[in-house]
Amino acid sequence: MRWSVLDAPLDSSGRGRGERWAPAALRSAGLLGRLGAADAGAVDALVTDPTRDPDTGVIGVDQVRRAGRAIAVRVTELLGTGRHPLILGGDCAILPGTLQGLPAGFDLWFLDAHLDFEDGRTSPTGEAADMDLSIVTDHGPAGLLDREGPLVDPDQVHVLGHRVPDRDTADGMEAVRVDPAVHRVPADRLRGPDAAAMGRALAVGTTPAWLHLDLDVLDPLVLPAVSYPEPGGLDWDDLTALAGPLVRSGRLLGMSVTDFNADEDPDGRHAERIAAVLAELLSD
Ligand SMILES: [Mn+2]
Repeated sequence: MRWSVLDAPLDSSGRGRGERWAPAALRSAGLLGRLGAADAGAVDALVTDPTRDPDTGVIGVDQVRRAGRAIAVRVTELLGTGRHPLILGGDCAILPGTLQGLPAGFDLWFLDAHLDFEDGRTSPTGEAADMDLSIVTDHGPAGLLDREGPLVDPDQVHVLGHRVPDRDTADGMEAVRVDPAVHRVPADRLRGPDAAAMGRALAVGTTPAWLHLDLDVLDPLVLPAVSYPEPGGLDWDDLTALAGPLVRSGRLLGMSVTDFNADEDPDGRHAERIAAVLAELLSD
């Protein structure tokens, strides 16, 4: 597969967190050369306003919206060249813009420790990165997208590797209800042989698909350099066993990789591992 790498250093906390340095760190680890990828440069995706907007409940909402538009334009353009976009976040707030750039009618394979199904009221942080899946299925705060309706049919969304359950009301927080049409496979069903079996099962079909990898799907023991680590995640072999068949399915439009916090990787060892695994997964 011929890849084009596009940097989208969107940190939706607006506080200059290490996700914004992830593309630079992965490039320094030689990702483009290892993939034989074209360099599509970067979009202006910086969020520097840490204020939570009272109407939408989203931090830096104007900058988040603008970044999303910029990402969408580039994704559409890259698909038009016949290459596969590899979008380097940034955090998961790049997802709405990314999907807005795709032709309608695709499956979404969403690997993440979290469900990202908050909205502007329920989110404890106000970061668009915990609302991205609700935004793209049209359950999120209004006005974040330039289109009406969902970007992806909830029944075409497969959430893989989460271990954070729906919050219940017992802890005083409002319940988060994931659209019941969304397919969910928690991390404890994606270990060892189960990972490869799930990858093969999902790969069947002909519908175009997008692969979104939040690196916190990995266990913090193997990748601690993320902002919201959750125990009980996948190891590197589980990830490649699951994602390998998806990449080789012939269905993949492209891929987004998010939530690597480069500030927590002072010697670059985690960037090196991520680049090596991506090269192994995505090279022919
Ligand atoms: Mn996550």
